[in-house]
Amino acid sequence: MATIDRAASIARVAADINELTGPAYTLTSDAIRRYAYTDVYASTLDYFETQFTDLGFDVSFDPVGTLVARNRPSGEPVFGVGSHCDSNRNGGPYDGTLGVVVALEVCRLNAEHGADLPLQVISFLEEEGSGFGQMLLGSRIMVQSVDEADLRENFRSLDDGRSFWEHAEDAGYDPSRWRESVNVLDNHLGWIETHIEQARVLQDTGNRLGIVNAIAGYIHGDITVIGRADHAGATPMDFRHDAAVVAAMCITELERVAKEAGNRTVGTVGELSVSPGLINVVPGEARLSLDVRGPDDASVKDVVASIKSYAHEVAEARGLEANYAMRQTLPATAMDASIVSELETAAAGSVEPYRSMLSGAAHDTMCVASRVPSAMVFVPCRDGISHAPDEEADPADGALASEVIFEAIQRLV
Ligand code: HGY
Ligand code: MN
Ligand code: MN
Repeated sequence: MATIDRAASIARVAADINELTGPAYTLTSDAIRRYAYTDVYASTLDYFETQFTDLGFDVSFDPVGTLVARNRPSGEPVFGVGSHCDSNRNGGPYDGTLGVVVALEVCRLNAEHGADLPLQVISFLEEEGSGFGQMLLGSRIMVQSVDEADLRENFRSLDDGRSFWEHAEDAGYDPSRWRESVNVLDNHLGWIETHIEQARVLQDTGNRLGIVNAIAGYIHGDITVIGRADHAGATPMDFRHDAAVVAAMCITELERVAKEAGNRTVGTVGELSVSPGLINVVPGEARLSLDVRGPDDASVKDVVASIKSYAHEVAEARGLEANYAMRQTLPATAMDASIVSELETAAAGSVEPYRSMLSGAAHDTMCVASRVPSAMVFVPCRDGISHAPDEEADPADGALASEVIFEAIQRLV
């Protein structure tokens, strides 16, 4: 274990995070809000580009804007580290960004200790889906698990409805070369992503690091309920086709079936809208999003199938219609045993408390793992708060993660 100046590492990690919470890096001051093709996201990428260039890394961008920084000529084998630096629309300072900062700190330690490890850092575009409603979009593009029609037509900006393609071109990228992105993952010896846990297992068990052994899979979808807009005062209750009532029934049913499924399956309706959305109009239409996740793919699929048929049945019984459309899905993903083992050895060597664990949250590593042996390191976040502006983590845990990853990579290359 190299003798690492932990105080210096902590100070650098803290300085990076503090800088990136500044007004130049977020659209609003009430939360960290930055996502693909916004100027504040571009400023965030500029910040990292400068840091990596100062370390002698070559910085480039894939055809849609994922940042890539490497200290080896292209074609040579590298070990990958990174995460994402876009944020949830109600984001905090650590989700994603801490992972890129930890990757940067690994590169600093590599330089400071003259280890000359072959490294490539990736900061994935649009992990949160805050720009186009499509989570893990940059890494799904990289592993080619989207269609060109998605990028040209189907994936549209939540702000202005224009296509992903148009926005990528307006930002100066060349989406027509999107398939070339797959080469970013060529010749990888492995990949490690650091992330805040976004739950409270590490905090409640007094551990400073989590070595992730698997990532829960997920299904994202939408249910649209079509009823009839009527006068809220003149329409008797028995004459109504109230879309909001069916939506409400679906929300409570999702909770019931997710609990019943067990296997750590979870279900959330995070987006809910009714139209026309007026106090004196019976809702003619309702839309609810479905986010169903868990480590057991069969349970996740069963919950979605069950809520889909429930929505259809209760709508039909009331003379309404309910349609389900899937947005996207990724299977539960196991981490690479040998990288997990090296991380556990390095964590043990740090003499700091750590544990192995499941990730309930989704991460770009789910995509990378389809091409490269991968693993993740978690650090605690206060009370598990995340996707919220009061998200908090300790830069010292981030620095510890970079130390452990730096040690593990030395044994993996
Ligand atoms: O929602 C997720 O799992 C990730 O934080 N985008
Ligand atoms: Mn994240
Ligand atoms: Mn997130």
